[in-house]
Amino acid sequence: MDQATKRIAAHFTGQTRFVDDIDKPANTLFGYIVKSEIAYGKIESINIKQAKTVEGVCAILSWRDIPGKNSMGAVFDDEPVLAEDYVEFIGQAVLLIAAESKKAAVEAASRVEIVIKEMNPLLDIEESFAKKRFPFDPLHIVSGDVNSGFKNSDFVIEGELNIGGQEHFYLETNGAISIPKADGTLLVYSSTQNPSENQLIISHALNIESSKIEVVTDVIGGGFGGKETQSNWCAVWSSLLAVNCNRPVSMVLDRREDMLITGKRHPVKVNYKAGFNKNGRINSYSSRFLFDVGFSADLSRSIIERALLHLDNSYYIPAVKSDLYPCQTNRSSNTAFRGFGAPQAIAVIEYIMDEISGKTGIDQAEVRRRNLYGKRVRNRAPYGQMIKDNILGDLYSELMDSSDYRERVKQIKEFNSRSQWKKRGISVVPVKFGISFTTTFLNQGAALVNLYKDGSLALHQGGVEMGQGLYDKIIEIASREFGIVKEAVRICSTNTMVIPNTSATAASTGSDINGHAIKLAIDSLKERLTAFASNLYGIDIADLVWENSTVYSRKKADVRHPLPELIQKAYLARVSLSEQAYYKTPGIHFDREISRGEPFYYYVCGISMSEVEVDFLTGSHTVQRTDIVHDAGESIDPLIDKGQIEGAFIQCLGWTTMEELIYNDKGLLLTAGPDSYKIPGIADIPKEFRISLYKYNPFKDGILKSRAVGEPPFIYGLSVWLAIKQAICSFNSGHLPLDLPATKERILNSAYSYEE
Ligand code: MTE
Ligand code: QUE
Ligand code: MOS
Repeated sequence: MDQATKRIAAHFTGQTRFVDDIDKPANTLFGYIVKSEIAYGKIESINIKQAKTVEGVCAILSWRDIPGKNSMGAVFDDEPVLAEDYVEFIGQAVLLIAAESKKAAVEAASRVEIVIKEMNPLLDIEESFAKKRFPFDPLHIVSGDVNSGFKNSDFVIEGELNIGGQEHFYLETNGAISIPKADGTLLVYSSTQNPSENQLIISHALNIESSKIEVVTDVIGGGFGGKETQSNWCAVWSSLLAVNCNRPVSMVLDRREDMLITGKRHPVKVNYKAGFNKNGRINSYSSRFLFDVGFSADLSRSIIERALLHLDNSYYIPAVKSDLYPCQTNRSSNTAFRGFGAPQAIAVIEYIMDEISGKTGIDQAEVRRRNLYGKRVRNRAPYGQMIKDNILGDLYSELMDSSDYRERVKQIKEFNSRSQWKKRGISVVPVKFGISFTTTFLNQGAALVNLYKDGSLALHQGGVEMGQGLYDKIIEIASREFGIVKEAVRICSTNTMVIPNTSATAASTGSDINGHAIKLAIDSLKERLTAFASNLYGIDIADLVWENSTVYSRKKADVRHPLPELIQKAYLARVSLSEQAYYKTPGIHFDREISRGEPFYYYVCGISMSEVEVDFLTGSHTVQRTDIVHDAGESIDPLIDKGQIEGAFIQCLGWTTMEELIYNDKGLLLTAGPDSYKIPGIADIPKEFRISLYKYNPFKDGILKSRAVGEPPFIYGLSVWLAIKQAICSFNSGHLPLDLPATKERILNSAYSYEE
C-alpha cells in the first residue's frame, strides 16, 4: 500500500493521530481557558487569589500578560486574544490557565472570581440591523433595473426566509500543542486549515518574528471551514502559556467547549422580491440579506461577498439588486463553513424557483431549465463575469434521462392522490460554484520536492489534509508527472518552515493551487534529470520515457534503467535533486467597491434531484432517492471525488433538515453537544443514492484536467429541503413558508397553517 492509501485507511478506521494523540513531552502542561458566562457586560474585577492556591497550577494569565498585541482577528483587529474591559459572548476567553493536570486547571478555573456588570446582549439580527451594528460596510450589487423588471412581469412575489446556522462538527476538535525550544523558537502542532495564519497570529501576540515560529500540521480530523481562522485561538493560547511557563503546553478543546465558543455557519434572514413571466422566466430579483456575524468580523466580509456572487446560482437574471448586511450580535463569531456564504444565497434563489413553479403551474424542473444560463446569450453573471463553457443544459438533460424523471413525477402524483397522510415530493437543484478565493491575492501556492539518493521522493506543499483527499491527489500528480511508483513517494506534514506564507486550505482550491505548484516543481526537476539522462544514455530527450520508476527509450530496447539507478548517478554527477516552485492562479480579479470583475478561474457545475416522502402525522420524512450528476472533470481519483460528493450532500441534508442551534434568551447555546444537536446518521442517507461523474465536459480547467470538488456538492442537499416543500404543497397548497432547517416541527407548522 502506498502512503496515501494507508493514510486514508487510517483516517476512516480512527487511527489518524490527531493533535491530542501526539506523544507529548513528559513535562507538558495542560492549558485551559476561563470563559465568560455572560453574553455582554463590563468586567469590573477579577480575583485569582484562590485559584492560584490550587496545587499544580503554573500560570494564570490575563490580557495584561500578553507580550505583544492582544488581537487575533484574521482580517480585522476586532477580536481580543483575551477579553479586556468587556465580554461580548458566552464562552469568550477571559483568562488562561496552565496546570500539571486537567483536574487542577478546571479546579483553578472554578475558583476564579470574575465580576461582570451584565448589560443587555444584542441577540436579534433585526435589532442589530436597526441599530446599524455593522462591523464593516454592507455589500451591494446592482445589475440592470429591477424596478422596470418588476413592472414588466406577469407575477411579482415577495417573501421572507429564515436560514439557520450550522455547527461544523469536525471529528477532531480545535487544539494545539506549543513547545518552546532552548533557542527561543517555538514549535506548534496545530489542528488547522491555515498554519501560516496560526504562525502570524502567534507572532503578533508574543511579539516575536514569524521565522521563529514553526507550525506543523499533519492530517486533521476535519475542518469544513471551521479551522481557517478559529484554529488561531488554541494555537495562540497554548503558545502564550508555553512561553510564560517555558514548558510545553497542550490545549485541546472538549466537544462542549468547542461548540460553545467557536463560530458556525452564518444564520441569515432574507427578504426577497422576484418578478417573472407566465413562461416561468425570472426578470427581476431584489433582496436584503441580514447575516448574523456574531461578535466579531472574522471572515464574514469574504463570506458575504461569496453569497453576493452566488445569489444567481445557475440562472440568468436580467435585473438584480441586493443589499447584504453584516449584523453584529453577542454570539460566537460566525465563520467559514463549506460553501462560504453561497449555500444561504443559493437557498433563496432555489426557493424562488419553487415559488415560480407554484404560481405558474409549470413543473419545478422545467422552470429551472428555462432559467439556466445560456451558452451564447443570457450568459453574463450580475457581477460581469461571462459564464463560458457552460454545460448546465447538458447536465440537466443527462439527469432527466438517467433519473427517469417524467415517469416518476407521474408515480408521485398517483401516490399523493391515493395517500392521505403521506405525501411525496421531488425537486431538482443545479449548482454553479465559482472556484478561486475572491480575495485574489490568496490564490497562490508553493511546493518543494526533494529526491533522495535512493530515488525516493518527498513532497512538501502548503495544503492541509483534512479528509478531503488532498494528499492522495498530490501524490497521484507527482507520481504521474514524474513517472515514479506511488510507493516511492512521500508527502510531508504541512510546515511553515518549509513552505512559507501559504493560504488557508479553503475555497476548494487546495488541490488546484498546491497541485499546480507540485506539478511545476516536478516538471523542472524532471526536465533537469531528463537532460542528464539523455546525455548519460546517449539518446534524444524526445525518445526518453519515464514510467513506473523506469526510464527507457522509445526506440532502443536495450536502454532501460530503474529510476533509482539514474538518480544515484545524477547525485554522483552533482546534479541537484531538489526543486522549488510557485504557482498563482492566472487571469482573475475582483473590484470590491463596485462588485464587478472576473473573480473565478472557472465554475464547477452539477445537478441533483431528490425525492422524499413526508409523514404529515409525525412530520418525519425519508429520502427515497437522490440522483446527482457532477462534473469533476478528468477526476484525479473518482473514489475520493464521489466521497466528497456524498459527504457534502449529507452535510447539507443535515443543515437543511435537522441541525438546529438553539439559544436561551441570555444568549447561551443550549445545543452544545451531540445529545441535543443532531447531525445526520447512517439512516438518513437516501435509500437510493446514485452519483455519477459527468464525462463529456470538453473544458478542462483544473490541475491535470480535473476540477475542484470540495464545496460545490454541498448545494445538492438543498434538493431534499425543496422536495419536502413540494410534498407539503401537495398536502396543503396554501402552506406557510418553509424555513431552514426543515425540522419535523417546522414541517408540521408549515403544513397545518394557511396563508391569508
Ligand atoms: N472533506 C472532509 N472529509 N473534511 C473536511 O474538513 N472540508 C471541505 C471540503 N471537503 C472538508 C472536506 C471544505 S470547507 C473545503 S474548502 C475543501 O474540502 C478544502 O479542501 P480542497 O480545497 O483540497 O478541496
Ligand atoms: C472563499 C474562501 C475564502 C475567501 C474568499 C473566498 C477563505 C478565506 C478568505 C480570506 C479573505 C481575506 C483574508 C483572509 C482570508 O477569503 O476561505 O485571511 O485576509 O480565508 O471566495 O473560502
Ligand atoms: Mo472551506 S469553507 O473554504 O474551508
